[in-house]
Amino acid sequence: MSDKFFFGGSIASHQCEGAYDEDGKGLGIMDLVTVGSVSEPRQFHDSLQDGIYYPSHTAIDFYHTYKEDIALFKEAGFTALRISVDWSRIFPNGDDALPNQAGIEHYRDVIRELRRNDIEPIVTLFHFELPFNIVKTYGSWQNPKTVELYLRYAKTMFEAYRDEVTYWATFNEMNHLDSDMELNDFFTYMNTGLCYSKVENASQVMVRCSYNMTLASVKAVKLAHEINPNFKVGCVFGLTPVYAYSANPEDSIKAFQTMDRDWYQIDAMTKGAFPEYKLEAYRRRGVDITISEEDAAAFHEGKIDFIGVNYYASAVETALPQDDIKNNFFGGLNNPYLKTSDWGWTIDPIGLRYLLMMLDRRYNLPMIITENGLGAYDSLEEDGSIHDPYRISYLDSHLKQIQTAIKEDKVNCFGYLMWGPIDLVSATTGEMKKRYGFIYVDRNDDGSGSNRRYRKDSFFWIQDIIKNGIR
Ligand code: BGP
Repeated sequence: MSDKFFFGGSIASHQCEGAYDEDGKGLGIMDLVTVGSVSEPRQFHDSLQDGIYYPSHTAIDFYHTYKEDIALFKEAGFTALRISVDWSRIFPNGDDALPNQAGIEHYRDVIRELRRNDIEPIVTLFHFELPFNIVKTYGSWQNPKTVELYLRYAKTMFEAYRDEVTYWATFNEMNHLDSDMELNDFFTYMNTGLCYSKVENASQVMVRCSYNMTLASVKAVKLAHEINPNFKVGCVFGLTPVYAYSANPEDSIKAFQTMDRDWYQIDAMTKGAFPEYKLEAYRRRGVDITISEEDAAAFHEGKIDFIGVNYYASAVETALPQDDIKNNFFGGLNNPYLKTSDWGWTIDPIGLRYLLMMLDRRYNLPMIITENGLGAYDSLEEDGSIHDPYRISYLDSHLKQIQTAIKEDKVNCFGYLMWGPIDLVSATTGEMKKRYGFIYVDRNDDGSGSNRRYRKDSFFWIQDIIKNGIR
């Protein structure tokens, strides 16, 4: 991998910062979500309830510990860190007349600290951190007003860090909103603050939300390039390669369609127009989206500079009903050739190479792995050590496939950012015990614990890999 290859990690504000009501922060949608588990879904509340623990309120306290944590990333050898700005720290209600200066200064401090440590900041503007007031007052993304508010927030960020940030991501994983067959409360809530099962005409509402989010992204890209032509602006997608269950051609069509649902927004952000095939699918769901001249121009002018790839697992699809247990978190059938994590996520390093090849040939754009990792149980030994060979083996096998994809398949991939290099709150379950990091945080699911940091075995392993390369 070249010298310019970014090696680092990705974190999201609501999963690590805590300090949910400090320095003028407003309530964000993830501040209203409880702890769940692999079998118990997280609960979403309309207002904070007494006696309930909300993990985002304290998380791992990165808001206060960022200097020490960044020093650990530096010690590991990181050259990049993807952070997210929490919209509700900048515009606490989303529609405030003026931005909250304390929020702007906080992220400036974090960005400067990263630069001081020679770590490139990669900034995501929306990683599920929607101000709750936007949901209450405007009905979230179904309302074009939310696009306007997002663009005002994005402009504020591009101007504030015009000379301090180069790499931006407009959104994280908005593509999960439109998986029409599998839509559930969890996926719709994270992006919109709306629960699918509680919204009238939910299918149509979600179509409007995902269209407006796609539009917001292309408009933000154009705006960013106007503010600083040197900005590199991408969008991050959660991508799952889908294999056909059998050689039955119907299975291949089904597998293709399942992937297509996740890829249409990449088409919309790279090809200069919102895809006709998606508009047709919307029509069949009873929603006629009319693309105004202004919107058409926005798709034309707001093409992303790079694709951010979040990769955790592959899936299997069939057109015919099968008896196999459907236990893949990402939908579809179990893959008999692959193992799963303790949370049921299929472990498939070759799937990452396959995905990178498909993306490279279809889009011919620079890509960066913006998330990848293994959520696993760890145990802290009495001497402060944590032995995590499973994590090392997961990361090693994925890195080897990336290396092959770059060297042999010639894909244009400019970095690898592992998810949650420091243990943080799980997005899907709210647990702390689903750990991704090579830095252990002594924090439990109920918020108890010393919050002290410990280096796991994988810390020393990654340090060696970054310094000496993959062997
Ligand atoms: C991605 C999200 C992240 C992160 C990751 C792991 O989809 O972008 O925020 O949480 O998944 O998921 P989890 O934390 O549920 O294990």
